[in-house]
Amino acid sequence: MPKKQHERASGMRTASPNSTSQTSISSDGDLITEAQIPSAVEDVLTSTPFVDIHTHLYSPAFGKLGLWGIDELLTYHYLEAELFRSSDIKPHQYWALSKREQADLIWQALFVETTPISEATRGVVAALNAFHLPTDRLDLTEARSFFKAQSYESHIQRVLEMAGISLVVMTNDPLDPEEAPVWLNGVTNHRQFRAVLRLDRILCTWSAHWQLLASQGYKVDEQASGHSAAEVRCFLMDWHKRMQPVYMAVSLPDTFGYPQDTVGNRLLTEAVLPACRELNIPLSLMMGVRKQVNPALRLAGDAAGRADLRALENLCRDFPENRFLVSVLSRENQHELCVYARKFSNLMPFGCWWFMNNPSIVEEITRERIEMLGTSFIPQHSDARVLEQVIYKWNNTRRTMAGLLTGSYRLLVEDGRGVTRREIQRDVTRLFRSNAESWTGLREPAADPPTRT
Ligand code: RAT
Ligand code: ZN
Repeated sequence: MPKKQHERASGMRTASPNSTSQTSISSDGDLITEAQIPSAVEDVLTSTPFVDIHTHLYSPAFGKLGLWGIDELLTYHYLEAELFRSSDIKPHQYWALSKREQADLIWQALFVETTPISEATRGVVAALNAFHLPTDRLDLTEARSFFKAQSYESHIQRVLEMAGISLVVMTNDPLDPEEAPVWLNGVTNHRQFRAVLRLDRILCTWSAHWQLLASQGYKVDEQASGHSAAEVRCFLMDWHKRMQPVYMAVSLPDTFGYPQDTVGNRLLTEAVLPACRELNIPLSLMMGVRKQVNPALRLAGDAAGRADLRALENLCRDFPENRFLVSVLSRENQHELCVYARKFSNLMPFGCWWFMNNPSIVEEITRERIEMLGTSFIPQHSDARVLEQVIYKWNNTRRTMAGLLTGSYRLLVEDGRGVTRREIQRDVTRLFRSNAESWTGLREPAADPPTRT
């Protein structure tokens, strides 16, 4: 920092009646200069292992459900949506191809014939580059042979290390026909993966799924009448025993309303929220999805809509004993979410979800959150579906965060208070680890945060 400003910051401390070295928050000797702020922030961001609070990754115990490698990276649904804008292929023709053919097609259309400057395409480039693989080849031969040579378990360790994350939170649906049998056979715990009990099939499409519960012996009916809610609660408790989830989660349409007399709301208030209270875990609400506006695109066919956050206001107020982890899909909802977080301490905003996860929007949302909430929010999750995506997604987060935090500390210094490296470490740890740990079933915040070597 210009010397004058540093002196001004220190000078203001000296002028304050409480600012002797015994009573200051930090001794002046620990203060870093304004010029040192960017590198201190960058060092702390690099050396702090983050918790990835929402992904679609799986631990090795789930076998083929865990996606990784170049063909999966290229057939990510974010890229499939882009393919149909840059190629004449029709969705039904694309779905008829093998995974390898689909990946070749996407590589050709989005990386060879087009410069990969979109966020999702640049991500693939960054992932290849992280493994020192060529990023400008006409075909995928080298990339394919590299991934083929990896053993999955050691590859996971390496990738998580490269991404700077120590813990991955999965998304686990007990009614998913592929996933449920794995749980029922017993899943070996993995040190770096935790489960989340996902409720979309129960809360959003009950009429298509209630029979699955009935077939497992739970006394439920299509209208969720009588003892149905109590039975769903038993179902959740049984699955909690099996999965040990760190929270429960649902993605809600932009039309979600509460209070409203719907089957979903009855199950939410009479089964899910009581179970979360009893288990002392939060419920994650991901609000604003518009499912299947173009079904021909399958997973890539969902869109975003502005949600009515009064529903969230009502839930936070009516259920003060529940904790809500919330992400919203529309840019227009982001400011309201911050305002509600200031009103309700049982609300934790998290992540820049899906269509929000682009540097320009991440920067805007995160700056707004820092300005309105300080460090009392969880800035990001990766939402990774393919293992190696965590490398570029977390790299992007660190890059954007470095500028934002540097800017915040500079303003603080200009306004008259110096900052120490220890404080920067405390803030980064809170944002990217301990808010998640203390809010979910992960664990109590650690006194001394671990560091990356
Ligand atoms: O970002 C995504 O991959 C979406 O398809 C969704 O999975 C979303 O993140 C969700 O969890 O519903
Ligand atoms: Zn997701």
